[in-house]
Amino acid sequence: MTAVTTTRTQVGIVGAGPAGLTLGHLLHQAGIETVILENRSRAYVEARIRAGVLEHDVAALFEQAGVGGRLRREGLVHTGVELQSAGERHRIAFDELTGRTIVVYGQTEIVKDLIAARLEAGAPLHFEAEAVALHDLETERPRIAYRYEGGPHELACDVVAGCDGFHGVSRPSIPSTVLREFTREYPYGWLGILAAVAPSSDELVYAHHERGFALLSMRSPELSRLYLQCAPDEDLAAWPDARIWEELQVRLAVDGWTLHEGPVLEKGVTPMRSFVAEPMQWGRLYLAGDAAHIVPPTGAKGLNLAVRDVHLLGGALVAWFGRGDRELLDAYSESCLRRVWRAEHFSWWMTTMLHRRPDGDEFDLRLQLSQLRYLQTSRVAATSLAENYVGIERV
Ligand code: RFL
Ligand code: PHB
Repeated sequence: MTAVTTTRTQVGIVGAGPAGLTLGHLLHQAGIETVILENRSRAYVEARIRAGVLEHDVAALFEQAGVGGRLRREGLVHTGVELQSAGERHRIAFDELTGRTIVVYGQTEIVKDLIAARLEAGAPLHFEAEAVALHDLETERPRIAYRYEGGPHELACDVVAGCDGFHGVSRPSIPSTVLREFTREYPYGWLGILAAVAPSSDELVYAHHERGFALLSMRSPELSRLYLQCAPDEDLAAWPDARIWEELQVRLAVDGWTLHEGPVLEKGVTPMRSFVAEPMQWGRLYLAGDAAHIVPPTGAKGLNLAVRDVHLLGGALVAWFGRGDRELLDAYSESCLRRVWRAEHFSWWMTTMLHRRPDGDEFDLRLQLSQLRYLQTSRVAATSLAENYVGIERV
């Protein structure tokens, strides 16, 4: 039998997505020891294309944490978005309505920045290290069993941070008698492409169309990111690049505007779901990010929620390790869930307003168009969308 190698740390972090890496960074800065375990390779994690919109305060948080250099130089500050329906666009002016803006900067870039900062600091981050089980979570010395470099290992910690996404081992470690899960599946997904062409609009365009939703987004002045509503299990093979552009041209069309096409660098299908796990803490395990909640991407909230969870958790752990003050830590789940449910509602609402249900009828369509028109004509309605989109502070 192979002997198990045991290491000791203060906070064992499972997962090197935005949640795990940001938490590791914040705790390292506060002088708290952490070990991050990530089951994928560095190349895989750095290439995984996902979200692209940062709320005002989330971008500020990265700046304050000293990892905002490239974000400041390369991030695209947007002061509004366009909502399109019936072939016309209407602008929601975030700055004017809320005094805030958003930053378009790819999740891949944040992940690269955080990994670089971690490695430069010499703090432990193990790739291709798969957490297989969490033990003794109800005791003062929880343990993470993991596989690394061909052998069994164990990390003995004071606290475990479950930042291992929707499919990780952390959430299932909470007994089913304690854990409550709330889910909503949608009868559609998004087909997304990254294209080597300058974005055809300066701002994001969310388009309602009878054939289904479409979104124009971007990653840089040379890279466009575009999405089409599709079936949750859509077969990508049925979508050669020419067909994708053809459909985007139809759904995003407005008079006097041209959608520029370019080489497709990457494409994929993402199913959509809403999901919340309660509570987000059990014993000495604290869940953060996608491990605890999923939103459909229409509100651009997934990444922002993950970062806000760990910001709270980081502060709570600093108070506990530093002064023995448990108050913030004990309130962690409740504090997060207030923000999570607000984002769940906003994401569900945006999704429902902009997507066509395969079984939808003319009644649904009329309701959607009425709501979209209300957003164009009422400053109050537009402000509500804007404040949710840029990120609500007090929930
Ligand atoms: P992540 O990014 O999923 O990171 C979790 C990490 O944990 C690792 N892991 C393990 N490591 C060790 N041992 C184990 N047993 C492990 N099990 C898993 C994984 O390899 C991974 O590296 O979660 P995190 O950090 O909470 O961050 C959340 C965000 O990534 C997520 O909310 C958003 O990206 C959601 N999302 C999108 N959000 C948007 O706002 N806009 C988008 O366009 C958008 N596109 C997406 C998305 C999520 C997707 N997923 C999860 C399927 C597209 C996709 C495909
Ligand atoms: C993206 O740029 O990937 C993006 C932007 C806005 C969304 C979702 C995804 O709502």
